[in-house]
Amino acid sequence: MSRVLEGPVTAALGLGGNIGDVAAAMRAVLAMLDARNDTDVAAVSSLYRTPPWGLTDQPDFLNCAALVKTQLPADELLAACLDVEKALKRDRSGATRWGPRPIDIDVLTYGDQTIRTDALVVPHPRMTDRGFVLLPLGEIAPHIVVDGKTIEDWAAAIDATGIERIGEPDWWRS
Ligand code: PH2
Ligand code: MG
Ligand code: MG
Repeated sequence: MSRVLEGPVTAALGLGGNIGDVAAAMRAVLAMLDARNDTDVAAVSSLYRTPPWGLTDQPDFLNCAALVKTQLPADELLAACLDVEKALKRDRSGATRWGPRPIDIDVLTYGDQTIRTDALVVPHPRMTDRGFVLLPLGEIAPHIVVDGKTIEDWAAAIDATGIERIGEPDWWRS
């Protein structure tokens, strides 16, 4: 049986990178997703400069979050994001885990669904530990509930040391 969606689902994406012109890459990512007839970008957060998490000996990251309304099932949304990364010439083959990258797109949430496949775990398993996810996402989706708490509440409890809001993207008006 083919999968039929009930209607568009709102998914949250986390975008980040620390090589090259990351803001331009973010803009290109969101424009490419928005250009699809099955997906629209509904909201984009401010941009944040964030200290590297996980592997600390690398340049600061630029991070933001976005909400998309999509007709795609979650696995196809992920595939669409990976296609966009590839279109921007990101080569994942030599990448170290948590290491430097020009642009990374993570599917953080997909409606209120919990998904666990080999390819995709949603909500993103480390999102509630990461200020660089919670601060931007809290701006555009404070009331999404993950692991029994709202993003707003997770964000209020997170160590946001060194995270700096550097303003709205001047290239996105939704
Ligand atoms: N992404 C990582 C690893 N570490 N640190 C920050 N500040 N921002 C990121 O987007 C990030 C990270 C792997 O995806
Ligand atoms: Mg990531
Ligand atoms: Mg990713």
